[in-house]
Amino acid sequence: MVTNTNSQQPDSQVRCFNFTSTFTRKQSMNLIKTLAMAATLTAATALSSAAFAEAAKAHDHHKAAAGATSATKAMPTVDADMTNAEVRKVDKDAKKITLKHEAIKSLDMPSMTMVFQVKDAALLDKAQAGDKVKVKIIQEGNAYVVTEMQTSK
Ligand SMILES: [Cu+2]
Repeated sequence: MVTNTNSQQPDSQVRCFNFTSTFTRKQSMNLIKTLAMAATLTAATALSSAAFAEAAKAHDHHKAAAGATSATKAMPTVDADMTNAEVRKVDKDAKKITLKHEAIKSLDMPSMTMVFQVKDAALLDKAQAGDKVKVKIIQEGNAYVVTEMQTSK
């Protein structure tokens, strides 16, 4: 009897210890999982805020571009192919015009000042340096050609 009790005592202690140990391990596993999850969330949050910052930047840029477009659209006659430009120099003999133009989406060209050929010298009849114009520009091989020009007021 005594032997039996004695033998049971350590056994239940062991079992109890095992249980505690298992429980503790489970708890620490949960803790690790929680920590890992928190780390993942933090990383995700950091990533998404970085992405958000990028998106915000892109959006700002887009907004600026859209603003320029809507300014164009506020003008009376609107042609999507027309680009706002300012005449810098007219060379009728060479059939060339220097324009400071806004970005030309269809040609994937940013705003700049450059020399264009004109399709017809008559386009230059009314153009003078300093004029604000709307131009239609097409690409012909390596050359950019002004095919239409309107004075914009
Ligand atoms: Cu250009």
